[in-house]
Amino acid sequence: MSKIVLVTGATSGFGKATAEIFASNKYNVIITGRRKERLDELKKELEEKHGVKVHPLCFDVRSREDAFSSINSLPVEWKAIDVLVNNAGLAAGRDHFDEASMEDWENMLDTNVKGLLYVSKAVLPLMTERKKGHIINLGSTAAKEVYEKGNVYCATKHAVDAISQSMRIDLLKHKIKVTAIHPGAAETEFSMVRFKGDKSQADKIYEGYQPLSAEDVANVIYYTTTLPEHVCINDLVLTCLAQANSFYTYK
Ligand code: NDP
Ligand code: 8X3
Repeated sequence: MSKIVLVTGATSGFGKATAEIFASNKYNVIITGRRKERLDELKKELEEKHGVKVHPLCFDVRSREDAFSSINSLPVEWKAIDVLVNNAGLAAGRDHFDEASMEDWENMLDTNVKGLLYVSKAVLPLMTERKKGHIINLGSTAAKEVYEKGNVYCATKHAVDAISQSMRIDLLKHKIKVTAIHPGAAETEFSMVRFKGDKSQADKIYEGYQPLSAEDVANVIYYTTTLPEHVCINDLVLTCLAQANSFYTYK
């Protein structure tokens, strides 16, 4: 029987590449995001290319009600989720603390922290009843350091780091693995979202060096699920060769 992975934020970037690599390894894939057309396109593409089954769930992770009703609506054959990749997230704005927008802060807290909690809590009973499962949370190098104008984005990713540590402790009794993956700069739609469609500001982030690609990160995410049953990668930071951490990029 094929294994099942649920990837949040599969309409773009890491999530899309992660759905692809799991599909290419014969997982059936539950893909989520708010952009329905992209979910439908990806379903068609992955099913045709890899001969697996894909189940789209279109919802906003910021809505507790929608997260629970979407996951509870899964047909029974989709409920045996082996791997949950909590990837949906964003940075909104890059401003000094005193100048940043409260709406941006709330959006990041609601998506990156509360959204991750809602999805995890909705999926967990499906794992605890089977006494197995693997939860992979997307943190960031911003979970490890705080940089200028990173304030609340960094805080949300520090929260993901802390939540991952506490999940790991509390879920030991259910034999559920918890892995936190912390990528550095990667070229996806992330900066276009952060800078609200300002392409020149977004492009500047990746100028003069080769950043990670979505596929680089997806390969590492997939790798963490290929280890023997008794082995768990708990916490993993990956950056491109030009970057040491959030502060040091050698161009
Ligand atoms: P993208 O912008 O390319 O993708 C983000 C994904 O998250 C999209 O599929 C989007 O789907 C989904 N998403 C965002 N908000 C919501 C929401 N409210 N409800 C449901 N889905 C949502 O960014 P990345 O792939 O780069 O980012 C993925 C994760 O990795 C994020 O958590 C990000 O913080 C983290 N990260 C990114 C790094 C980078 O440099 N790119 C580095 C380190 C970590 P849709 O819009 O369709 O809802
Ligand atoms: C995304 C990487 O450097 O913008 O988490 O914080 S960074």
